[in-house]
Amino acid sequence: MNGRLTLLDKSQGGTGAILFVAIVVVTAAGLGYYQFQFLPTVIAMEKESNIIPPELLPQVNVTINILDGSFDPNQEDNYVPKSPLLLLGFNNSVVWRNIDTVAHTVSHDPSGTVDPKFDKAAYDVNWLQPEDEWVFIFTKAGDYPYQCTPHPWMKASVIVQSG
Ligand SMILES: [Cu+2]
Repeated sequence: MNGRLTLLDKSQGGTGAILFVAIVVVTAAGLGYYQFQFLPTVIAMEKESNIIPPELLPQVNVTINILDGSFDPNQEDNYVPKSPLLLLGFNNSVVWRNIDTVAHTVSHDPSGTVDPKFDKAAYDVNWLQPEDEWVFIFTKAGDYPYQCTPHPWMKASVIVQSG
């Protein structure tokens, strides 16, 4: 009976180790997929679609970091840069990166509707978990105010001008 229990324990330990390794491998594969496959594919799909005329295609990305501690109402720096200026056909692709330890959103402010495409994409469901990134390519000039749904003091905007 004892021998049998020991055997069982060993096999369970082995299963646990295999499971742990499997989780690590799957997680690493997932992150790699997101960074090297998913993001370039999304940008390629946007570019290939007829939605964006060639003259409006971005040449570079603007990165907006959601800083560590952004959930704190006393911290003024959350979306950084706060109001970047974008030129259509140059840097009209924005990557939001959540480098905070909690989830945030990039949700459009209904008072500042410019492009329904942005409103549809930047909605309450747009949850960015820690280390998540979200890309949007702007194709219409205007001011795009946005905010974080769970932390309404987090407000920022993107200003898009014709190139
Ligand atoms: Cu937030």
